[in-house]
Amino acid sequence: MNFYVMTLFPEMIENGMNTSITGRAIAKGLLSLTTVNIRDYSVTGNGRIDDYPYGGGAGMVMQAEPVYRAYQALVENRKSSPRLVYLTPQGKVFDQAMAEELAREEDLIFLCGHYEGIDERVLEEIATDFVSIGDYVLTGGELPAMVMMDSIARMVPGVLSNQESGQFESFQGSLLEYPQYSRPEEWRGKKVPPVLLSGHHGNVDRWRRDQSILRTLRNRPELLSGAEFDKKDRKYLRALLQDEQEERLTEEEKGFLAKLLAF
Ligand code: 6GU
Repeated sequence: MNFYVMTLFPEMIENGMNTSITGRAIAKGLLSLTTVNIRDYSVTGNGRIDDYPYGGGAGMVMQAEPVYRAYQALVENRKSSPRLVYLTPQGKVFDQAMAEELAREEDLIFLCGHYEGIDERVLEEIATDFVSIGDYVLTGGELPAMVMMDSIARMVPGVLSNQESGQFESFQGSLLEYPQYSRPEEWRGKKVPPVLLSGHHGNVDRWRRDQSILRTLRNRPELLSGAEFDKKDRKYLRALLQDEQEERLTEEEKGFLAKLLAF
């Protein structure tokens, strides 16, 4: 997988991506990272790449031409143009399905904006995808680009070790992960749930499944409507609803459960 990033802050991207698991993957040659500093393609001679917005209003707009020239420098001498993702809060919201789809590409270009955005005309020319990472505002597209690259990179074969392998993580099967514990058995008076020390794999699996369901109900109830429940799951859901689990559910959580069990 080859990542290309067009940005005003290439060192931010390089420092982030050359760290930890993505850094190891780059060193191994499983990933490559090329950054292009849009400022190097300023057309005014003084390194400026922004100007006032037509129509007035606050802030500055990144000009079309420096962005276009940076893009041309990236794609010249190539047979086909890779997909180009423009990071913008106005984009489609990134999720695991989009990460999986993008991970099938050989090359991806990310375009990071700043200020009030980029002149629309160059976006019409070069962007194939408009992506946001969620409903909050950031100062630029660099962190979103790194979020996307991190989640895409971990699906590239060889990037994760067997230990780190992501086969059984959150969003597989649309339930959240169960809680994890390690040594010591008791930490500041808090004990590890006894079932995990029992050595009974069936009971451990059941407990973990129940905890996944409970967590999803508490933190992301809307995900439950996309989950599939078998007989034993439904038994746990009923026990929760009838307060047999001492989990003290809110009325709202119980309402969600009642609707789930009605199906
Ligand atoms: Cl992609 N960019 C910016 N500036 N803010 C964001 C975002 C992107 N996604 C969420 N907030």
